[in-house]
Amino acid sequence: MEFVLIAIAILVVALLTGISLLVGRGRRTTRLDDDAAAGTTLTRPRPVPPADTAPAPPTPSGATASGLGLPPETVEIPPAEPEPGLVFDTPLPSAGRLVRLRSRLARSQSSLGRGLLTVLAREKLTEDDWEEVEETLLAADIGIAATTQIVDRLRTQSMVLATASGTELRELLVDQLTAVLGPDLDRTLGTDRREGRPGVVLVVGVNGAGKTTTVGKIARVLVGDGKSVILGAADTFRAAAADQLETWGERVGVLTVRGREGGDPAAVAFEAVRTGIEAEADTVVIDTAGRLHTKSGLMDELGKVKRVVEKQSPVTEVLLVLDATTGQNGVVQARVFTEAVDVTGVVLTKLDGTAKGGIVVSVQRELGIPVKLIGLGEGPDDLAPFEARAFAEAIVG
Ligand SMILES: Nc1nc2c(ncn2[C@@H]2O[C@H](COP(=O)(O)OP(=O)(O)OP(=O)(O)O)[C@@H](O)[C@H]2O)c(=O)[nH]1
Ligand SMILES: [Mg+2]
Repeated sequence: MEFVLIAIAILVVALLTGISLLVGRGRRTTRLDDDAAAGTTLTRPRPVPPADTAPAPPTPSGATASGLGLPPETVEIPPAEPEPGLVFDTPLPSAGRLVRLRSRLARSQSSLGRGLLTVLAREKLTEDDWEEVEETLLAADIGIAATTQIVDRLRTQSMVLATASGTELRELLVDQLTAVLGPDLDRTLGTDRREGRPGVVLVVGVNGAGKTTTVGKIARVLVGDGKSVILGAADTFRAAAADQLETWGERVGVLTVRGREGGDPAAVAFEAVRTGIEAEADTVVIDTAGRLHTKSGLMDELGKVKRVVEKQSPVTEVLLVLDATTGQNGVVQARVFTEAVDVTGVVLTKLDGTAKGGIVVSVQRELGIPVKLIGLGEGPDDLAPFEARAFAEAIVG
């Protein structure tokens, strides 16, 4: 009997020990999972250790990458702190830039403004004169619909025009141009934090349109306006592209998240946004590789970049960068890019190098997407928010 009691006691003790061991292991596993999900040890920007002791660059956590069906990618996060002694640029504020840069539209001025004013100033306007007005507007790439609207309205005002002084004539013309430039369109850039997450700006376009330059200039505008910014170099096509972006960022003390050459651009974009969320940045701006709108594989890749970013944070602005010197082809490009990533705003670059400032009108009219920014030179602060009236004033001269 005693033997049976001892055996039962041993059995009970063994059972209790087994249960406590199982419960303990369960708890540890949960904690580890929690840490992994938070990703606290992997993504925080930190200074790079000396080269001989440098560990492998951090990669997105396994849970995150596999959850998205992404291949494991190498994403480099450079030091959070600037090198000692480095002095950052102080970018010019964005307000009033278009007025400051208006002389850059000189080529547009000479063909459009002066041409039109010379004709309109004639004493009695003949059919030939009106045709000349029409041709001048079309030559500036304003497009047929807007040209017709301007000419029709000016013709109904021709009695007024006949008696108008040079200044009044100029005002009438500025009014008509402003009207076709969509003065009421919402051109606010979606760069602000939303629902506790950074604003995410995705920048897309064909090769050489000016994307990287524009991302750099936007970073400067945001820094100038007191915002904290993270850049994502999702152009992994060439290492030089990430270097180019990093140089822009370094000048204003902005961190650039980059991947290895040939890596998955979506993984870099994802990591940039994750870094932005952790750093509680105001805005993450993502540069992408130039791609021909006719290559469907590359357009699909762009769609994937956007979708992957949206797994963790909404994309608040998709900017299509168009080179103003490419003329009407820009409208075709815009249509295809919009189908892939739902473009919310256009940046028209190189307006300093073309007489075809009227492309602003065609792009907006034919696509219903507002031009939000214009590039007026290669200088770091040669980017201006688009304002219809100031632009009309500038191109009339
Ligand atoms: N004049 C002028 N040049 C500009 C403007 N914007 C960009 N550029 C120039 O256009 C060239 C191409 O600019 P990038 O920013 O490298 O163009 P990208 O679209 O990033 O090119 P890829 O990455 O190769 O597709 C550079 O020489 C820029 O300096 C502008 O508004 N005016
Ligand atoms: Mg580029």
